[in-house]
Amino acid sequence: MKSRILILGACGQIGTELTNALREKYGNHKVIASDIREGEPELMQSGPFEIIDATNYEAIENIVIRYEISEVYLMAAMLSATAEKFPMKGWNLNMNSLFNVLNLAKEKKIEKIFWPSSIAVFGPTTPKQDTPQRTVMEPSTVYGISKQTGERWCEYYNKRYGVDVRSIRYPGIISWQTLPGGGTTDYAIDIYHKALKHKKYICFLNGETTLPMMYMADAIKATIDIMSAPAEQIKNRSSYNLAAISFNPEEIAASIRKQIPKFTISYAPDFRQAIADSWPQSIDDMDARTDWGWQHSYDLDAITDEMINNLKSKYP
Ligand code: AKB
Repeated sequence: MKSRILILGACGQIGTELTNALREKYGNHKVIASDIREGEPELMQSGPFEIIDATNYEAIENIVIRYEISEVYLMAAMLSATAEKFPMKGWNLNMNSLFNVLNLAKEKKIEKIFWPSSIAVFGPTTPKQDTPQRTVMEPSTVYGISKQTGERWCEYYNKRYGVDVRSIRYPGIISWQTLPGGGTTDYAIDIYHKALKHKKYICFLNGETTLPMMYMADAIKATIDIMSAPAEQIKNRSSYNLAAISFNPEEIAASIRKQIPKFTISYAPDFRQAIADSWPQSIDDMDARTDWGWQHSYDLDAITDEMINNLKSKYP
């Protein structure tokens, strides 16, 4: 690759691992990591790092010009649970950052954009099982409304201005390297930390709350695959459904008990229960599989193996 990549929100849960994967693929100096605050020293030292507020157009434009950026991955966002507490902040961050990169592409200052959408674009009136690519979408959260609106704008900028923007609807992403912040699916990470540390977990969702989930390695692969695919294969310019597995808290607890037999789970659902109840339980991602060859690798027990093996040294 001749020119360089900019990652906005590089210090977050997905941004951190995406930065590492892209640096491994293209070379450290080709990938400029940025965030509104400093992150892990390793990420800041393994290649160029800049402090950027993704809502500041001029700040992004300066870096784009200075480093000759051609691709931007916009990973900065306020997730579902936090955005319910700070609706206007969530809306402003999620929308203004997207317009900034879409407008940079419209003005031909960058060539390609990755922007993550989410299963949160769906709402209580959406079919819950095997949710189709195109279906009823009446999101009931600030985050979901911002992602659905963002999808419409991505398609509009592609059709109207020829902007090469690519997007996937992430399910809950499970990882051990960087903690998530402010999501409804975060329990599926916290549970592993608490299982290793205390052998018990109090879950903020009830035991039967089934949600679509995915291991980080699969999510990173999907992100890099969709960005590497020839433009004509990306037939959907709003956002692709993307699926791996679905499980509920009882099932993840049972998977953990195969390795930590004494582990117990109890339930104290809070405001996040209503958010989870408004989302699909499983996703039909046939379009992503057909158009650009998406395939996942990790099932629930494989994720549990990875999580426990990588986290156990933290909790001796
Ligand atoms: C959240 O829980 O808000 C996110 C998501 C599903 O987009 N992980």
